[in-house]
Amino acid sequence: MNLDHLTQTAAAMVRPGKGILAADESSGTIKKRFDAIGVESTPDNRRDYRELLFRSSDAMKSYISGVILYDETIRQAANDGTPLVKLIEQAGAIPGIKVDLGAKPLPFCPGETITEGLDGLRERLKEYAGLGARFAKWRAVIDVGEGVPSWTAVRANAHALARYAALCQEQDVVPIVEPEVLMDGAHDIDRCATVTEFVLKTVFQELYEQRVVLEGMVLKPNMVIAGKKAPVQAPVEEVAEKTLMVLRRCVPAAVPGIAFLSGGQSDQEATAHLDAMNRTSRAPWRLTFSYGRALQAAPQKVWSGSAENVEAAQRAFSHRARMNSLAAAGQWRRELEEMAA
Ligand code: 5MM
Repeated sequence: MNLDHLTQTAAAMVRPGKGILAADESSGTIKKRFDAIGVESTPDNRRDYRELLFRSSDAMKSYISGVILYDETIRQAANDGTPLVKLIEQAGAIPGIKVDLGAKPLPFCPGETITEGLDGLRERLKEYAGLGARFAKWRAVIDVGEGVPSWTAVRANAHALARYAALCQEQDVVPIVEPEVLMDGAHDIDRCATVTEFVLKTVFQELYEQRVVLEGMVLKPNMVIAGKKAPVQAPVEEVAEKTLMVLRRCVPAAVPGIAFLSGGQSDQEATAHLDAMNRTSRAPWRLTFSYGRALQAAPQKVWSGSAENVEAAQRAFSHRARMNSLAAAGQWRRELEEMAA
C-alpha cells in the first residue's frame, strides 16, 4: 500500500469547489432512468449519454473532481474511439468504479439486504486499476421501518464495507465508503438521525478492525432528513444542523472528506442542504457532493435521447454542477437558480 498515493488521491477527490459525479447506475437502474425519458436502454444509447456528460467541458473541468463509473462504462469508447476514461482524465477529473455487485436479500432479516461482491474483489480491483480507476465505490443499503434496521443487517453491511475498503487500499485504490440510510419511509428526521448514528458508529468500528487507513478514504453518507412519506419535512437549517451533529459524533477528523449522496432529494434541496452545512460548519472534513440523481435528472430530461439536445443537456448539467460547487463552498444563492431558469 502506498499511503502517500492514497491520501493524495483522496484529497484530490474532495478538493475545494469540486465534487463527484455518480454515473455508476447499474443496467437495471439506468433502464429505469431511460424509461422515464422514453429512451431505449441500449449499450450505444448509454454510451452516448455518458459521453455527453464527460464532454461537458465547463462542468467537468471546473466543478467535478471525479466520476464513478459502472463496469460497462469503464470499458466503453466515445463515438470517435477515445476511451471514456480518457475523456474524464483529459478534463482533469479522476475516474472511479463501482465494485459492489448490488444489494441482495439478507437471510432471516425480512426486507433487509446485504451488499455482495467481496469474492474475487482483489482481482477485479487489479483489473479496474489497469483500466484507469483510482478510486472505487461500494454502497450498503439500510432501510428504516418498524423493527428495521436490525443489528444483524447493520453489522453485516458495515463489515462488508470495511472488508471492501481494506482490499481497495491494498491495491492503492481509494475506497468511497457509502452506507446509505434510505429516505423512502415515513419516519421523521430524528429517527433518521438515530439510525444514521447507529450505522456510522458501526461502520467506523468495522473500518478500525479491518485496519483501514482513514486518511485514504472518502465517506459517502446520506444526509439526516425525514423520510419522503413523512407528514412533516424538516427545514433546511434543521437538516444541516442534525446532519452535522451526527457526523461530528461518528466521523473521525482523520477522514479527509465527506461527499454526500442525494438519495432522492430534489435537485435544489440537495444543493440547499449542502450549502447550509458549509455556511455553518467548522467541520474537520471537507463537505461536498457525490450526487447521481441530483446532478443528472435535469440533463437527462433535456437530452431525452435526441442528438440535437446534447448542447442544452450539457448546459443543464453544468448548471447543476456549478450550483453544487457553490454549495460546497457555502456560497450558493437560490436567486442563481431563478436567474438560470
Ligand atoms: C448513480 O446511482 C448509483 C448506482 O445505483 P445502483 O447500483 O442501484 O444502480 C448509486 O449508488 C449512487 O451512486 C448513490 O446512491 C448516489 O446517488 P444519488 O442518486 O442517491 O445521489
